[in-house]
Amino acid sequence: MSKNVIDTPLGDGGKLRLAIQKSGRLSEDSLKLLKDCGIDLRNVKDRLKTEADNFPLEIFFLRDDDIPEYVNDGVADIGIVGENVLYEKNKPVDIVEKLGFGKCRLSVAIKRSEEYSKEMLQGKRIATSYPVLVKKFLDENNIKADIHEISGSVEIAPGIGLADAVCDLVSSGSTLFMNGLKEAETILKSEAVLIQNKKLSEEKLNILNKLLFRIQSVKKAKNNKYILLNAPNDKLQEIIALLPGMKSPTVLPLATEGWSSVHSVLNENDFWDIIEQLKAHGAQGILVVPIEKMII
Ligand code: PRT
Ligand code: ZN
Repeated sequence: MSKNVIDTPLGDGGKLRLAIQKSGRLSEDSLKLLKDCGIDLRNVKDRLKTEADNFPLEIFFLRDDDIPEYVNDGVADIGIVGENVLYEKNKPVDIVEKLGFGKCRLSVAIKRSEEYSKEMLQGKRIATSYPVLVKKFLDENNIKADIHEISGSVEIAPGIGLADAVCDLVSSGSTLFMNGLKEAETILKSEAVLIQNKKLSEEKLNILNKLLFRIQSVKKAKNNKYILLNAPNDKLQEIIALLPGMKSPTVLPLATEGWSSVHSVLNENDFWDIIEQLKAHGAQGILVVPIEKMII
């Protein structure tokens, strides 16, 4: 897409302008995040921009590669982009929040038949769409190699004799595998981040803070589960000790004598560990429920 399309000054009426990827791997999750934040967008199909009905936000749909520059230029106030693109473009914008989706790695990959060591890259040809990040990696490791910048299908380069190694994004690793390559070394771990222009007006910063508060509530909710269980009263103290809760667990008597119902919130990371201990301590009828928003 030509960058000139939205280069003209926009009468934004004090709304915060958010740039997201128009169509690609980050698009759906970016729109879902806004929806989870309770922000309703008008008609998002085939549009260059749209706005929210119930929040002072305007959305621009762009190629991900252009987002850091648009945010730095102030055409957009904030943006959602992968760290890989952000560091490659190297624009002086601030990261406001990691968003937990679009996770991938930028990795060096070599032919499956070869043994990897950093030194083997000396004097070799490396195909990549990330020349800036690859050069930084090579410089830091005192490796002199030839960087071949290509914009897509990097993984086919060794097979057609264009390069000896590649440096590309990997998530499952199946693309590398299908092309006879193996992941040898990760040079960057990446996820989608919310970025902001460094010079936002106070009015826009206020809107951004409101948006950020919602995003953080959605993220916390995703990482936590609501748990309800029945506990025999003689084991209640041990069971409560296992459950952190927001302040402390809620305990209510059951109609059956000698039993209580315990309600609490559990972090995803500790989840299975704690469930096993709860069962071992006599907890029964354990229910786990997703949380939609979590305001602490
Ligand atoms: O059109 P536009 O320029 O906006 O999009 P794009 O084609 O440049 O980017 P797109 O939509 O492919 O990716 C957008 C962002 O998603 C990337 O910048 C990353 O931040 C993130 N992301 C997460 C990924 C992947 N995972 C990923 N697996 N981007 C690309 N890939 C590709 C990779 O390049 C390789 O071709 O998927 C293939 C590898 O996947 P596996 O699962 O086989 O390893
Ligand atoms: Zn792109």
